[in-house]
Amino acid sequence: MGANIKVNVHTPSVRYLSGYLITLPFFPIFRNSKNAVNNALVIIPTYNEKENIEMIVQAVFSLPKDFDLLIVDDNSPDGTARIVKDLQTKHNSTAAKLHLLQREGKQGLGTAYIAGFRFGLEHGYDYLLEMDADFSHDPKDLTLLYLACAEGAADLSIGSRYLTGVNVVNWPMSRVLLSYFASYYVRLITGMPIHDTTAGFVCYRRRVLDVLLKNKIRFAGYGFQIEMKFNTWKHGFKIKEVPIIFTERVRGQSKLSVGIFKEAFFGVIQLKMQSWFRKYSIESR
Ligand SMILES: Nc1nc2c(ncn2[C@@H]2O[C@H](COP(=O)(O)OP(=O)(O)OP(=O)(O)O)[C@@H](O)[C@H]2O)c(=O)[nH]1
Ligand SMILES: [Mg+2]
Repeated sequence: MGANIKVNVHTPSVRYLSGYLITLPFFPIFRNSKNAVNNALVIIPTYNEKENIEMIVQAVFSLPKDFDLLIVDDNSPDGTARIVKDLQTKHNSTAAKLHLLQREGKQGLGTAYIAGFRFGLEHGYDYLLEMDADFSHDPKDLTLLYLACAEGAADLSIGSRYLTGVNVVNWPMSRVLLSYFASYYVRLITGMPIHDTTAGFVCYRRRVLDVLLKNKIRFAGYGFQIEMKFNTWKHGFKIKEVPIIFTERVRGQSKLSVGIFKEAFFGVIQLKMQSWFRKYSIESR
């Protein structure tokens, strides 16, 4: 996979470097080494999101909390990556905070996130957040997810559609029922005490990913989201769900496929059975 990845990172400006130099003597550890400007990185995987990408980048950078942003693009034919590069060169203020990781072709959401997590760990971020590009997740909720980890005691916070009823806007009833019962099914099979098991709007503390990425993550779509939460829970990390409202995409095309559902349906049974033979130790942290 590594061979397919081209990393396009902007180095911190002199202003940020001088900020570090001034604060350095007062910190016991020089935490955000390499290129991290802020302590939290939002990872957005993209495939053909030209209608959304500029707006979502601006929305994240307009938040009161400063986040760095990594776009993981799978060589979108619609030129999504081109737009990101333009944003990097056009706006000096965003250049150091906006990263782009380009992969050769469509390789799925799971591996896009794993590549993003590896980038985030390598660059010293303490909090790594996942978000879709299509505004289904409200960027304002990033702060809630971040605070649940940074100021609450959570190791993983989850933006949950099903914590307080069903908080989904503009989905047909068939999709609401499918998603709700899929989450219920996963909870039943796995025993995970999580309402929204397939959620893709989450924040991890780096120590969780340090542990989880030591082993192979096998699933790609919804299965990936379930597997990550399952492993986090089995390792004994603290999980907190935060209620969010999920809105159906308005612009661009959905990439959902029947294969993604199938993988998740059979995958949870596999996950549960494999967990009987696997050791999840606190010492591994
Ligand atoms: N890098 C990368 N990104 C992807 C891939 N598939 C989907 N994405 C992105 O992942 C995010 C979620 O994809 P969506 O198509 O919105 O899937 P979804 O949210 O499950 O489906 P909808 O609710 O119908 O929109 C979006 O930002 C997509 O652009 C992929 O193979 N590679
Ligand atoms: Mg979507």
